[in-house]
Amino acid sequence: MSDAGIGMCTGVPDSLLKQICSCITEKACGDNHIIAANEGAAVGLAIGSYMATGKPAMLYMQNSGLGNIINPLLSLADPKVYSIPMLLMIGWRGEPGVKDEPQHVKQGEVTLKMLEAMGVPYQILPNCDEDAQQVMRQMVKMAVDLNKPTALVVRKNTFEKYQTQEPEKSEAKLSLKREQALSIILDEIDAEDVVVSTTGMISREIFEYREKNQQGHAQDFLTVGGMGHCSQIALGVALSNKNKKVYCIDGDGAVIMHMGSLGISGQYQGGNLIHFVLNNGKHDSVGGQSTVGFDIDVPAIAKACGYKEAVSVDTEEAIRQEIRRIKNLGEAALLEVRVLPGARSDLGRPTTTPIENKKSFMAHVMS
Ligand SMILES: Cc1ncc(C[n+]2csc(CCOP(=O)(O)OP(=O)(O)O)c2C)c(N)n1
Repeated sequence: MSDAGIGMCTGVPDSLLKQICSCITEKACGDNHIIAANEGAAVGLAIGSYMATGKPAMLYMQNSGLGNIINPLLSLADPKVYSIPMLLMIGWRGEPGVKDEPQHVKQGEVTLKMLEAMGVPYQILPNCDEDAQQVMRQMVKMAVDLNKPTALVVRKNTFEKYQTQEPEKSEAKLSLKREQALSIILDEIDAEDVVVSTTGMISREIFEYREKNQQGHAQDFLTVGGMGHCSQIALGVALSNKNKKVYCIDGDGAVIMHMGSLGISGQYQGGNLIHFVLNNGKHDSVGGQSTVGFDIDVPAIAKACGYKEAVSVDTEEAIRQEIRRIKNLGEAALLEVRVLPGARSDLGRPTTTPIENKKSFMAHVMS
């Protein structure tokens, strides 16, 4: 990529791009690689970096990230506005004919059409080295010649395994895994309460907890797509049904992706919304790429946003104690639970469909 003329790399990771993300993380030095808060923010970084260096940036993303880039791409980078070259690398989840989860199906169907509608020239990245290099050079050159964004669309299994050399840094003092923390939290939540959980493994682990404990799934809304929006789904439920306690179970990557929502939730004083952030400092669900989760002070941010109670815990005892304390306070509350990254290798996926989830959840919320 650097031979082809790319300057910085930025983006939001995806499991389909896990191998290239590991390679970029290892090879790009310092400020040349930033994992962005969301894909739209990555367009901002790419624009700034281009204006400071004259080199186009490369932006990697899952195709669901197209939703986040549309505005900065069309109202800033487009040739009709500032005309900024950049190369998008888009993981094609839900490619027609390739089996994938429900949240990827529609996005997969419309990915190429969206690029066409936005006037972004694209090529599918070939899966052999020489052709891939040629296509990459061609698309960088096109971006530079036309002064506009171009794209490489990446099919599943395009990249071979990348063996990282650097040992993983982890928070030495943490002892709970996310799945253990979740089961402690769910133990403390009553059957009539409501749970809205975030995109990725958190929701998959909740689904398995309910299966294991034969509890049914009606009280959980799994937010399988729309990363970063589960807190506002929870707020929407809490605002509209004050008789139910609503527990939002979020991830650090998801909170950071749309952090502005904390300011909105923090103002809600209905007293029936409790926000958990399971912070492992990683985008664990898509390969464990770092977030700034351990570099920021989530409870302090929450307090500044208006949450009356916001604390950080990392042990079973503290989780139980804090949940019991805050759940009946009647105030906007956030509990950051710091956990170790990683998940069971045999973790399953929900066996119910999103429509079934919505119907049973609505029946539960309205009961
Ligand atoms: C807009 C968008 N970008 C990227 C993704 C891919 N994705 C799914 S889960 C996930 C990581 C979520 O991280 P976090 O919220 O910290 O939870 P964790 O996986 O660490 O439990 C990502 C990047 C997505 N689903 N949607």
